This record gives sequence, C-alpha cells and structure tokens, in this order.
Amino acid sequence: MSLAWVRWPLLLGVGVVSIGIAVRVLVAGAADTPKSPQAPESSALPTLAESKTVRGNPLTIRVDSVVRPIPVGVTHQWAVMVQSADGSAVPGCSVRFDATMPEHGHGLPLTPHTTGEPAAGRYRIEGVRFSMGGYWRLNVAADCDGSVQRADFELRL
Ligand SMILES: [Cu+2]
Repeated sequence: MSLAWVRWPLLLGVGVVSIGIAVRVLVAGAADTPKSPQAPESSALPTLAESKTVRGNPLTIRVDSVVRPIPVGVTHQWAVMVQSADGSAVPGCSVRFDATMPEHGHGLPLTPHTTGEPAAGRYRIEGVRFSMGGYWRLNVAADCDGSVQRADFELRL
C-alpha cells in the first residue's frame, strides 16, 4: 500500500527525465537549421567531436556517435541524419558510411552497414570499429531518390 505511493512518483519522474532528453535532442537538431546563406566552401573539414553536421546541396548530413565518448577498439553504432535544404528529414535514402586513416593508408577493420531507419531521415549504422586512436576521416554519402550528397568529417581519437 505505502509502496505503491512511493512507486508512482518514481515512474513519473523517470518519464519526465526521458522526455527531457528527447526534447533536448530535438532542440539540438533544430538549432542546426541554417538561418543564413551557405558559407563559402572551406578547405578545412569539420572537426568532429561526437556529432557534426555538414550542410550541403541538395542534402545536409549529420553524423552522431551513439556511444560517447567515441570508443577505440569497440564495435559500436552511429546514426546518420539526412535533411533537405529546408531542414526536413529525408526518408528512404541509401546511406554509406566509411572511414580511413589517411596518414596510415588503411581503413576500418569492419565494413559498416546501414541496418535500418528507426525514425524518418535517421539511419542506423552498425559495425563501426576504430582500430586505433589518431586521425580518421569519415566518408558519408546519402543517395535519396537520385539526390546524392557526400560529406567528409575529420575525427581525432
Ligand atoms: Cu592507423
């Protein structure tokens, strides 16, 4: 009897925390919506902390490590988000995710592959494993009904 009184507020509390996280993620995504005209193409690649967006034409690509901090020597998942120029999610794309270490001339020990689209425009990438620390370059491409976008991301582990 008295336990039931304790449990309900706990369950409610957990629900509120989860919603809070979901809203924060959505807000973080929305904050990336471009408000100004495209900046001139920079020669420097975007440096990736744990997630990064590359705005492109016709598509904007965002990558997110599902595991944080990004691990070395552990197979883990990434997520690739694809948006159109107006910021809306683009579903049904064919997404490719690969990485190389340009300074060492090798790639990943496994071949990452897209295993699903858990939300519209959000693609699950499995089989990502960085074999060592150092400078990696992620090569991501999305083919959405003939609109093709490539984006490279720098990653230092
Ligand atoms: Cu290496």
